[in-house]
Amino acid sequence: MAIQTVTTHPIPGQRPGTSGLRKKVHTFSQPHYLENFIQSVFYTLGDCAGKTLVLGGDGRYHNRAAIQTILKMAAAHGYAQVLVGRSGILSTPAVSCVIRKRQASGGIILSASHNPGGPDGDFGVKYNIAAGGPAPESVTEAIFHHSETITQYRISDAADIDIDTIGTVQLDGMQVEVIDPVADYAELMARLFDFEAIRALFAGGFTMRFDGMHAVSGPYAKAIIEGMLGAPAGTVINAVPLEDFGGHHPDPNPVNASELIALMAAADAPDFGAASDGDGDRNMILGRKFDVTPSDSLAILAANAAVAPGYRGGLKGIARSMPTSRAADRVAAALGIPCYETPTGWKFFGTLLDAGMATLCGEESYGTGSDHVREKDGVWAVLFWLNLLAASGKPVQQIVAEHWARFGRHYYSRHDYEAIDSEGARLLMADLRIKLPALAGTVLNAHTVDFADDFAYTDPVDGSTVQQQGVRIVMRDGSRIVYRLSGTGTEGATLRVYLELFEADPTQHHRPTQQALAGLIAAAESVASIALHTGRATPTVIT
Ligand code: G16
Repeated sequence: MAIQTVTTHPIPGQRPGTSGLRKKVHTFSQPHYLENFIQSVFYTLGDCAGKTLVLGGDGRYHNRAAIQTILKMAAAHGYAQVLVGRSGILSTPAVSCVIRKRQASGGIILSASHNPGGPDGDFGVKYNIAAGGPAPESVTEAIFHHSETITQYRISDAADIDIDTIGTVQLDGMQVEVIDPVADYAELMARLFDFEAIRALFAGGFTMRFDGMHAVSGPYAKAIIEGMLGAPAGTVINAVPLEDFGGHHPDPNPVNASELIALMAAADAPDFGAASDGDGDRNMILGRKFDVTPSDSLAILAANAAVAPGYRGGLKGIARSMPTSRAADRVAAALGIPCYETPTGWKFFGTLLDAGMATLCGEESYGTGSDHVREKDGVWAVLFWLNLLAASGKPVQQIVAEHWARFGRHYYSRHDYEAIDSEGARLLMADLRIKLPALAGTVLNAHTVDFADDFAYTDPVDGSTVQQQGVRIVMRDGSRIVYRLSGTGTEGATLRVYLELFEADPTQHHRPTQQALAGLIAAAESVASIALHTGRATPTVIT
């Protein structure tokens, strides 16, 4: 066995997006592509000698091959130890958990999250830092810059190793420990939530379906919900991770999780429904014939955090991404704690969590989490809801209705225009930015504009700044329209239009969402000429 130095050349386009580098499998599997990126990561990290790395992914196509390559490159860079999830499986929150618990220097997550998998699907690589969270932009930019000038990479020529058996093996002087992907994570969950109350809930006949969507959260949900909490076998469906997610789109929203939505609408629907995404960091919460918006879910968990033993000490603050509805702001105000507004991307919560300024975080894109790890966490959110359902004895819909009655309702929807022409998308945003200064004071479909800007953010902890994080039009009545281009797509561009309307009057809390938002939807089109720029008369996905 020997360390090889391989000559390579820069491959354009290795700039990480909202959450790591995501590309088609075809792109990732071309010669040197993965190696160049991983070499750029290790080069940016500097001296790796003697350190521990955590490695795992969501089990999608190319996961196993990529793990073997990364192990050999880690050995060539002097890592003392790599902790690998058995069969290459580790959910994104589990990687964060293991990095923190085992005091590793960082971790590599192989996932393209909710993007489809398989040979024609997507693949992705993300580096997480020692605190457990995604690398900040200063690190991802440095990785990208190295990838633009790379001339060689280092890799061991050792044979592939067995990653399917728990235990320790040596790879060119480096120790590889294959770990149970669930154990450390499950132990953390048992400390945060009232497992006894949830066990009693299931023992009393409470019914649930958790849709693993043939992605990574299945094994976690099976072990915890069916195993530790005693839910009947069959509670977790689509529980086995498949390389192509069974041909489905592992995106837990009412459009892509249609099987679960249908189950929850049936006459014999279970009491509670939930789903997670490809890499296990997103969550969707459902009652009978009822879905909870992620923004409402964050607000409701914050308002009821004291039900969970891990949060009985109170919340230090709440953080939400800018496009996420302002429902959580009202809860923070009632609790007398700060609410931070960050750009889209979980990485922006890291400094607030590390500094002890925020306890709960959430995003409209079906992400919720807390300071227990540094990633959003799908199974965690579901267990939090189970804890709340057990403590309150009320159905999901009643909990939500009572929350709205107390705080008011933020009607909320996101309209996505996927795989549109990149130039059209760029022009739409550029035209919008030109219009911003003249919008204040104008009336858009009975909503008077308070201000309109392009969201810029200064991190209150480290002072770092980012610009152009989404155009927002904020009305005097509290309504908002936000436009952003996605940073996670792999085909053309995706325009996201976020719509929010605040309704204080409880007699108006039960209207169909799209109907309640119709005025804002029309205003969003009239300001941005979406149809003209995208060539699309309607969104691809409405959530
Ligand atoms: C990632 C990020 C999230 C972000 C989401 C959507 O989630 O971690 O913070 O909200 O992408 O980003 P965009 O609107 O740019 O597509 P995930 O679950 O894909 O890792």
